[in-house]
Amino acid sequence: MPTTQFDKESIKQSILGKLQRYNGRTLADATDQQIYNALASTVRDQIMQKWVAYREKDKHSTAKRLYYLSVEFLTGRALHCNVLNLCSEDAYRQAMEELGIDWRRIIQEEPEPGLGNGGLGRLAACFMDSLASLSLPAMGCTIRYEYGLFRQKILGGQQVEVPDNWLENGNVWEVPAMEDVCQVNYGGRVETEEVFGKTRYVLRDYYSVEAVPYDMPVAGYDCETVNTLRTWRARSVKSMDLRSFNSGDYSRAMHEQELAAVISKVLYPEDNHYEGKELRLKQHYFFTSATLQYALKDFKRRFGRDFRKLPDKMTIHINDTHPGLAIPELMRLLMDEEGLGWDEASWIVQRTVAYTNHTVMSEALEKWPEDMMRSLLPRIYMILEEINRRVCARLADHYMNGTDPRIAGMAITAYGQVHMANLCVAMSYSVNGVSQLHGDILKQDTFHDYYEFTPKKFSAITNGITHRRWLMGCNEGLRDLINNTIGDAWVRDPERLQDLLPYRDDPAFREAFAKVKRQNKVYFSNRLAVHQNVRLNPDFMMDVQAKRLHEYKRQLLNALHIMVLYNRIMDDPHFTMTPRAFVFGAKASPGYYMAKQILRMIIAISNLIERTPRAKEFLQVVFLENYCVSAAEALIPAADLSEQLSTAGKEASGTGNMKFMMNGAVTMGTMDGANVEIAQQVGMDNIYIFGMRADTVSSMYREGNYSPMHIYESNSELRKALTQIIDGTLMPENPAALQDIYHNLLFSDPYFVLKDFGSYSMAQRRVNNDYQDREKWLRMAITNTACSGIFSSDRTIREYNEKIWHLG
Ligand code: 26Q
Repeated sequence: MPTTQFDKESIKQSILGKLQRYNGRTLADATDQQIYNALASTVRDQIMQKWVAYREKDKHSTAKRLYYLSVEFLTGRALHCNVLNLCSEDAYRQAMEELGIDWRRIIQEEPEPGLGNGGLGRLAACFMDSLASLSLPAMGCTIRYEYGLFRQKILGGQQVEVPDNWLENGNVWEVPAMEDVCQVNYGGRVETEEVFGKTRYVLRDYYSVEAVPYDMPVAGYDCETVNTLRTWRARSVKSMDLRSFNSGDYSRAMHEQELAAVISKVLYPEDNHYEGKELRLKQHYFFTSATLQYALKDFKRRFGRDFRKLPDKMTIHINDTHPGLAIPELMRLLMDEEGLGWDEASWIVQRTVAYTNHTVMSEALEKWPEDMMRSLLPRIYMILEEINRRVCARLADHYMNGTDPRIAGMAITAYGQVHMANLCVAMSYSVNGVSQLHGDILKQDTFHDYYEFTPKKFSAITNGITHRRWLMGCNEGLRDLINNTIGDAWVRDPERLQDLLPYRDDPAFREAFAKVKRQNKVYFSNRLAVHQNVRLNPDFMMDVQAKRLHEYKRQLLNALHIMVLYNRIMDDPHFTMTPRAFVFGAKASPGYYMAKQILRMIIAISNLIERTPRAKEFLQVVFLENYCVSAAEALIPAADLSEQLSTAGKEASGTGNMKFMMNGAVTMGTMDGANVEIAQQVGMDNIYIFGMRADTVSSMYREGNYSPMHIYESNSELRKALTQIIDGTLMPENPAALQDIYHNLLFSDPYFVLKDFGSYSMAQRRVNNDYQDREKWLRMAITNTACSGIFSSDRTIREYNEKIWHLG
């Protein structure tokens, strides 16, 4: 096997050589994109060398493997993190420097794969990085969307969605694995056949789609492991129906091609919201079936046909219910393709599949119409019905009553719908929540009856983020400062960040920390100037809320508070406050009307302040266009305050909260999701907690007598801010444009924005004062970084492995 060196000189030669061979250019004539390609494919060569060696070893391994199935992997750009994980950053940087090229600029040429909406997809990407870095054998599996999440433009004060054609210029990181192409079948009808006295089920008159895998290497940090992220692309089985093509029926042949390819065409842009679209169901089955066919093929290659061994040799982890069809599909493959009986197949499945839940919002729970399931996947539907029959029989037995009302709530098919979460809970060996609070809510509420039935299945493992991307990669200044202060042991063992704690008493360290924050603000504000032609004042405190736009995340609470500040400034000529820049980053689902209204309101507030000289002295509101992984990497290191405002009980965990904390921002948050654990880590003196607790919220829902109007009447500041939504202050050219927000808050307010406003506003007063006390604030910021190590996804993955997977 040829081995190549990747020292500085070889890297330079490789880049120049590639430019010559592939582009016929010298460095001086090459475009940034060509230089990016030459650089990235040099890094790829280095990874490939490791990948080959790792795969050779892996081929003969009998270790247990993880298949992590997720409909989203929000990986972000790969180049920088790959170089980091190869421990080659210095070599590449110096090589680029000696070639006279700005490394930071070239890195930004890489198109970002936007193969996810938000938290769930980004978590899957952090997990892949940690799995490889801990040398655990795992394959991530998903769909190779031709179009990822839309790019967001702001035009006329509103969101406009632009298609994200991320593959336009090719993707250097992927390689097709044609040997694993397989077929996925839809439609048709099931026939039974008697073979040697056994009943066999055969699908007839179905149509097939071909699944083509593309593999991306995931290199672990400073180790031999290179795992795989496999993305499946759909194409027509007949790569082009030659007969109809030759007979002149060109358009029919093309049509077939398009029909199949549409399955992997585009990522659905809904986050935490379910819509029963048939194409979406097709997508879910497509990558789940393809993945399981491959997993079984690999199992047989390694262990033959002793399928009882399967639970010891692989775990199928399903990231929320979206890949839940793995359950009936594995049953189908084991019974119809491998000839096992129901009991054996179901014994295996119930020991192989593990499930993580990511939301308790009822509108996000996945349910499919039975009719749709029956006609699209008739054999899968049959299996679901049989699973349901057996589950209900067992429950009736347990409750000693076949009509116990709990059974309908726990059934897999009921009231004409297939209830995916019930399927996953009933048939997985593990059900876990993503923070301690979320785990409790699953047990006490969402899956209460299942919890009583099988309590041992349930666990809670708090989410994490990879500190390699979210500190070492995105915040060079802080990384170097930490290394120079406590050494670099925290890189392998992030909880060693605790060693920073004593330095919060060291004035020199505090000043160095402040200097890094200031540089990050300047860097971010330069980026804004280039991308959006907006001037952000780096002397202002940076107050950031960046996450998907959702009513439950309560961007409205933040917006109303800014209006209140605006009024204090305008109504009192002597008023003064700590100058603050409020930065929002948020995409709204294209069909989510309320979210789009809220986005308009934020931009309207920004414009109002821009045209009011006195307000501008203290306030700035910036809407950061197209919030995505790369934007987050520039934004988060610059933040002073992190806004985590969800109605308690609604945000399963949150992971942005962890990224801000790690980069030295202080949290303003409710006792929700992982905020609770952040508070535990830093202590109440180093976080701003406000608002109702989850138990109060749920009793308010139960009692159903909440009256936002009462709060409106009793709080004059709030009343004025609300009135300004519709009186032409915000929208002079169209005062009625935002009236639905006004009405919703006043007459319904399902997420208790008005209820929590007073408490929020008080907490913000404390922030305003504390920020003035530079020493106090810096101590808080440092404490946050120092206590963030536990939120590394390395810790999360170790816990998954100890409690659920038992890999290796
Ligand atoms: C399901 C079926 C049909 C259509 C859409 C969906 C769907 C798609 C995406 C349902 C949910 C999602 C995304 C959920 C999500 O991102 N949840 C977040 O997961 C994070 C990681 O665990 C948590 O930190 C967040 O609290 C949670 O909101």
